[in-house]
Amino acid sequence: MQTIVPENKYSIKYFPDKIQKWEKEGNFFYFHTSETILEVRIISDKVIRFRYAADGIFKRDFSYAVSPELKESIIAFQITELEDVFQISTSKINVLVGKEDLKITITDQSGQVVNQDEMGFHWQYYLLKGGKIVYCSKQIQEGESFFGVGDKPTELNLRSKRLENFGTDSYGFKKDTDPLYKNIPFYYGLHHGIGYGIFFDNTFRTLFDFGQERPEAASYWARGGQMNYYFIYGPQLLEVAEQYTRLTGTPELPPLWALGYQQSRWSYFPDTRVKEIAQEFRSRHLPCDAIHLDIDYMEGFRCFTFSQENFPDPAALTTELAAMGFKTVAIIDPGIKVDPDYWIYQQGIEKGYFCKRADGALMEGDVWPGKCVFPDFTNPDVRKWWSQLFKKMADLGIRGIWNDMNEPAVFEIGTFPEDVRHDYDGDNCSHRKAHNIYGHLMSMATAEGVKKHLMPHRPFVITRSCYAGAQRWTSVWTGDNLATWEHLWLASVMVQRLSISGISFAGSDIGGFIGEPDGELYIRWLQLATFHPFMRTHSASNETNFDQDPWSFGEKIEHIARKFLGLRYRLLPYLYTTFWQYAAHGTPMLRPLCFVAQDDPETHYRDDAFMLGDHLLISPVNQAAMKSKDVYLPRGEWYYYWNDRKFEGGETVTIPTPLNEIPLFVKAGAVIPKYPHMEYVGEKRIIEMTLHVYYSDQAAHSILYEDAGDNYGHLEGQYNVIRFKQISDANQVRLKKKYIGNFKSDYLRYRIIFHGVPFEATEYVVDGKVRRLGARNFAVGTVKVVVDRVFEEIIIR
Ligand code: MIG
Repeated sequence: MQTIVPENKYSIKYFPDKIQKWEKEGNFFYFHTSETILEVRIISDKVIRFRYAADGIFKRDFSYAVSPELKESIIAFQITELEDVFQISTSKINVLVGKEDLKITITDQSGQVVNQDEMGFHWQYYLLKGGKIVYCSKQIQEGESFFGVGDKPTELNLRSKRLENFGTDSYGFKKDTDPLYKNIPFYYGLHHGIGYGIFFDNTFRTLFDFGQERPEAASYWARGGQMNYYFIYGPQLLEVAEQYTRLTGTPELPPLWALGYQQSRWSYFPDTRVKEIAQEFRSRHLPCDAIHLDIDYMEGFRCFTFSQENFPDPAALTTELAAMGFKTVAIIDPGIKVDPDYWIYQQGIEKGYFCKRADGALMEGDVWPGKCVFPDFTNPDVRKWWSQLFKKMADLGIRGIWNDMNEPAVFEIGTFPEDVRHDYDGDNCSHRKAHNIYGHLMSMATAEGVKKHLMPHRPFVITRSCYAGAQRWTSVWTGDNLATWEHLWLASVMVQRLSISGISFAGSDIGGFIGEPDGELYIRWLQLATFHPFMRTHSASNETNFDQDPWSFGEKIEHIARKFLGLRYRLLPYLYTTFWQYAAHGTPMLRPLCFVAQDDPETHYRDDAFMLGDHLLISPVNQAAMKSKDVYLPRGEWYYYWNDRKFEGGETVTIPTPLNEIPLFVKAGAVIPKYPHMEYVGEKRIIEMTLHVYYSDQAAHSILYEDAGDNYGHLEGQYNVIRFKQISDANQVRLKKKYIGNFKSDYLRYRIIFHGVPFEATEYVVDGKVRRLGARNFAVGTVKVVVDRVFEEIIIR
């Protein structure tokens, strides 16, 4: 073992020495040095795992992140011994393992370096804590950009930054506050047009440095555990995102209502106030699907109870809300009040389900209820117990659960002390190892219970803290932000970043949680959030009496809010289709520009615009009194949503930004499906679906996914995947439609609106039958027709 000269006794770094032998077992290769073993696992021709046993003993191979469904695909690979390296090749990449130093180089088929160890794997003994600090460092390639790592409130491109994962209750966080709530140890690199990802699956406190410490090195390390990382080759970043999401698990489709608008406040109470809010939405015709109950619904903040005084009859409340088309979502925190008369406390004590300190005392700490104890969600029995508690909530008509404070947060001391013990699914450990998966497993247990007890309805769960892979069961929000313009920009970047970090079902507190937005800030934020998968207004306006409802800022703002909430609901088929792409293939719903145009270096440092799904590009207004905004459009043709003006991409365009518009572009060739106006999901039977077809002379594909929007019929074939293809030229627009699936949708016909038609159309042909167009369609521009839903081809000419 080679030793670097120590600076002090804690900083001795150890490196593997030369390879003495190697062996292969199925998809696994083992390279032995005098003490260290490297395990290389070939998962697919693009995904390889590297795991190191520093002193020759592998720890349990276990992960709370990796999808239980992960399987090696059967692939061809081979190993060749070269002069200095062993080379393992798949059909897409080569992994070179250095004979002298165990360093890894990954090249693509053309021999171009994709990723290369700098110092590679090395470690340090953690004398004060036990175990090792495990490191890996990679060479930064020329012009390399970095992305990912979850919810960090900083620029999208992470080059020159250092970031840390240690879930923290970050009330009023600022730009560059780190760490925040979520722990997603996954990043992307992009250089020479090649994208790849590295997922460091380690639940201890992890750090990532993208050239801040040493400009030439991108490194990551953990204060314990093992060096265990997955390398994912693209070369497209979007493909890396898809593979990462499949590796850590794709989500199930949410109930459609959860993609509607949701309203919250800390807190609406008593129950009469909740009903008033609901009525207010309906009487003002502001679309909304859900109301959230924050902590004040409980009896003394005891989880799974309802305040006798303020919420005497929760079942009646949820029933009344349901009659108005509202779903009720309730918050549940991990802190269980120490109260010998409280059944949850009693059960947990009796069964030994609460976390204990190293010396055997219960882990006690203050949160909202006063002195609390905390379930050990890393124990599978505790998760089972916890999940069945949601039967009561489901029986009371609660349709979604909101998990908060699960970093875990403890007043005065921040979080649990390090000595707290955890089960970790049968491999006991201290809080150092379990901290970053505490909220993750709480939300997992919650989701299991909500799903089971809401059957046949689909569950909705949202959490503040989690680890990689939580997208399998939960949505997230970005936590306690501020009512400032900078935070509007942060919300936009953070939701993009979460989306490329596997968690697309994300949103921010619209208008800001802390502080009082003015109407302008509020409406700009609502406009942005119209294009975020999770859309909820929430604010901490308990003490100030400051209302943050869409009508709280006067008529003008309310009017614009109505327009955008309406747009949100009309776009639901598009959003739901985008969610389906995410669920089926792992494709992020929000895509930063460089994830759709990585060959264009102009996009690498831009984070003020993003795409939602395949065809919409949004650039939020993030300053007060902004009269116009410069928007960089990736190459290709774009339509301005509000007036159909056409733009050529590959350059910056200047867009006027009146208060009632957000810069929104549609990719030429797109078919955007829309519902008719509605105030909540299920309000009325939809008998007509509108398709907006944006002319392009380049062939273009679009998808529409549909199912019942709830329940599980879609798993038995009750869904449709409808594929549209537009093939048009200067004289005609041709739209073809094909579908698979067995869902009988309600609507009978399509209203098809063709935008940007470059000729004077006089007739249309539906499946071979020629018809005259109405005279009002004869102008260049927009053509509208109504056709039966079974059409296969329509031509406008
Ligand atoms: O210490 O439940 O982020 O959304 O309203 C504050 C009260 C606790 C923090 C959450 C916020 C929620 C608030 N919670």
